[in-house]
Amino acid sequence: MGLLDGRKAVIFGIANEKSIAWAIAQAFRREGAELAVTYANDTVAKRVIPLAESLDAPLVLPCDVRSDEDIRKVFAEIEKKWEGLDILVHSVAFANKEELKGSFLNTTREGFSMAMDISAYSLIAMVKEAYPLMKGRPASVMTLTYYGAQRVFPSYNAMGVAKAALEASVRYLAESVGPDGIRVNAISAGPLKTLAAAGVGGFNQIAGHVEQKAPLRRNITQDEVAGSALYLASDLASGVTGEVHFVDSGYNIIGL
Ligand code: 0WD
Repeated sequence: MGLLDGRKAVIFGIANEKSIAWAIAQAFRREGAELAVTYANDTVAKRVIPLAESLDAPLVLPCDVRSDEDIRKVFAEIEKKWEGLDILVHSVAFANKEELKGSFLNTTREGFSMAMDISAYSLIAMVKEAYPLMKGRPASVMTLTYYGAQRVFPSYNAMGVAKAALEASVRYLAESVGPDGIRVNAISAGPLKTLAAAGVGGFNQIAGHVEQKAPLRRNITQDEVAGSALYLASDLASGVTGEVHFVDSGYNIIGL
């Protein structure tokens, strides 16, 4: 008996085997879920398609989250295949490299709107399309965020503001879809060496600091994030919505 036996889950944001979304996909499959997996573009397709196939995903679909049309197509395919949907994982973020270094004052209009569009608005766009498929089921939506939404970290800049918008969107969405039984939460993960993290200036400095100062005196792993994702996706978290759940070795509770 798995925690997610028979549940249908769609996962956005696998880029390679280091991706947080990949650890989540594996955990969900292990617990009995059926998976739909999306990939951002042809470059990542070569890596994502074999990974998805190794988890017997019956749906592997392209989706650039900047496109309403792409998002609509993903949920149309899900409806055809499964009729309904139980779990949605949003593990997608992007900002131009120039936005992720130096002073926040150098944030550009274009860079800001791109970070907001891909990293925050996309969750709203997805939930809009998922809503009719999730309605009336004990459904769970989750996204990935970072503490840079709530406190200032060097170089995180426009992405910090986008994550703040994402966390606020989690609360507003939770209220919008809650009456239909759908839960919406965020996991705030500690620093992890992934493709996305490679774009953030000073990443190693941040990870080193966590190791010294966090209550657990170490960094977290992708599998630890997946454990919390599993909890949020399952009936164990049936009373939990609108939350930002930290998986960060406790770093966020420290003052000095
Ligand atoms: O330290 C970290 N790695 C943390 C990551 C700490 C806390 C939170 N997070 C968040 C990220 O901000 C993101 O929201 O976790 C989420 C997943 O990130 P990840 O697993 O660390 O990184 P990665 O494996 O790169 O996955 C993010 C993916 C993209 O990868 P690339 O590197 O190709 O940009 O987001 C996807 C893409 O697959 N993505 C898009 N998907 C669809 N359409 C788009 C797009 N336009 N842009 C990026």
